[in-house]
Amino acid sequence: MSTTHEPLKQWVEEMTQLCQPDNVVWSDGSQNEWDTLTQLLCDKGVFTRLNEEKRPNSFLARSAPSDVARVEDRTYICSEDEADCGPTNNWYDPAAMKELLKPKFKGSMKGRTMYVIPFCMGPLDSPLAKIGVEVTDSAYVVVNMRIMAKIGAPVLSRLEDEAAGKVDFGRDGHGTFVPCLHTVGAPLEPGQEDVSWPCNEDKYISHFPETQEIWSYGSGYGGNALLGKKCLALRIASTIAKKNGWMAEHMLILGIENPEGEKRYISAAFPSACGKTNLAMLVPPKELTDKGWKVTTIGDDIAWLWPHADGTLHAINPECGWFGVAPGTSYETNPNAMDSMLENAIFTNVGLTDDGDVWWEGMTDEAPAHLIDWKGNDWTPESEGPSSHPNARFTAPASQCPCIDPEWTNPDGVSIDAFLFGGRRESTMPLVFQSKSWEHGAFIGSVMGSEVTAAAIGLKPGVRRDPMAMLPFIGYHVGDYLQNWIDIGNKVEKLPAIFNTNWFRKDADGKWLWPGFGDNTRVLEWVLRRATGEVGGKETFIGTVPNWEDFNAEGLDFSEEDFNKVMDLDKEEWAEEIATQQEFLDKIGDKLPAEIAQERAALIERVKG
Ligand code: OXD
Ligand code: MN
Repeated sequence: MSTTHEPLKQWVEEMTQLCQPDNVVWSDGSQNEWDTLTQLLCDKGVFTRLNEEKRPNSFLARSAPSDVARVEDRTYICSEDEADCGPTNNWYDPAAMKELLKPKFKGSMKGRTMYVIPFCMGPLDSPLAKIGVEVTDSAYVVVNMRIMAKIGAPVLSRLEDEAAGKVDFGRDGHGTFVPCLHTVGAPLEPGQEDVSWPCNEDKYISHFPETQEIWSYGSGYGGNALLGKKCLALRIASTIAKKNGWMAEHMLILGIENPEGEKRYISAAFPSACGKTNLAMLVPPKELTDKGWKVTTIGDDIAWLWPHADGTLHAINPECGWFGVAPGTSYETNPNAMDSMLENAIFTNVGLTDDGDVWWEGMTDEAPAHLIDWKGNDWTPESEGPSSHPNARFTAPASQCPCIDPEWTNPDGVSIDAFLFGGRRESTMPLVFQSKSWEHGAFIGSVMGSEVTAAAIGLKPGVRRDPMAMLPFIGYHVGDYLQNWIDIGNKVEKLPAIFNTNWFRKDADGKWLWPGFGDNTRVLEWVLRRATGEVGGKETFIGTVPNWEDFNAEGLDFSEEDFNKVMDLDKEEWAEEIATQQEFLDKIGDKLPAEIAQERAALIERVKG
């Protein structure tokens, strides 16, 4: 297979010459290809086929213990001008980065196959869709990409047709693709035996925003290797979005239908490991389901949003699958995610049960008596350390999610009524409050933070400020990114209302003050009723909070006193919060939008008042 798309053909030839694979295979995305590659991975010992009866067509992989997460300290934004990269990214000169990487890529695929994967982020017919082509020497990447994105023949022919002028979906980037180069960086000498998870200790996840290219070296794991996700759909897309007046955000998208049958959509930004996938697929508690409340899912990680001709912000999910954190996921916490991975799924770094199924911490109350752990060793409940890596993942098709929204592949997206921000905060932050305006909401998002957990390595514990949960994913200067938020506010007639939430507040004894999970629907109910102007609220120095009378606690063991605790505003805590927010805002420097600085000054005045 090859292509009539000349620039693509030429690029693949160049990459072949550079990386010197033994052979080149164009991915067609077919079932046959999946069957062949998953079998190949089984034969090579990379995959273990799970019990066909319990988990049909599903596989377990174990990565190298040194290759288990995104590597933020090895992630680079290579903009021409260092000033465009900003203080929150690692910068490298683009020409110098290519000079540095070329010798590493040279011959990096020797002894391996180079797969060429045309992929499309977003529905193929969406004007916002982005086509990328990943070349990779990892068959694991190909099969994961097949779940996470539309790949192969239909994408290639769309690209060819666009370039030949046969079709035009008004796609920005019409006829072009984002080249994504990936190698695990482990060439094989003739006769050299392969390891089950080849990778390199040296890792570079490099982005070239001006030329819209991605070069990833040395890792085979997750966002480092499945380049459509964080690299393209967030870092590169955010730079395209900024230029063209739209937004690429680290947000889930969910649908919520009230008892009157009115359907609305909410998009929510939470840092990694704050239960975003759980919220995206939440099951309302019985009292609310009985009344007719329903929640559906469009996406669990990324939203692309644009000012639509109808005067609202529309959103699509550019992905086709879930790449979720396994530990903690269970039929209690997220039955829809559990059902999404019943078949045709890939598991990475979880435990293997004696009957050929998977298990991880939190899946059931009681651990199986014996497992093979994520490092391939025997494991019993008495063993030291968990059976699964804390950042172990499941890759599952979104189409298998029981609560998938009927509009999830609508190329025109869905209209968003509310944005939620939130993080994992044990104190200070109440369960929910609404911003006073779009600009105030942008300020709240700019200083949101979360207590650090396992999805990113090499971080100090404490509250990490994470603007709009985009800190590791903004492909350019954070100040310019915040300006894009302000600018969008001036372009959209009917803007989403903005809220901040915190499901994780604790009392002095370390007990959770809010049950979370399905009961978060109660918060969403208030959010929607506020967004549509159905209920009032109480003005406070941080924003508008619910009145107890408007908060639906029906059927929940949750008193007005409990409500007051989880909603408590402590001015001393807030004085401390504001001081630490400032440390982060100071880093942004001159590019901090004036509107954000003004909102901050106004908050300080209100806290004093
Ligand atoms: C993710 C992340 O994997 O945010 O989605 O780290
Ligand atoms: Mn994420």
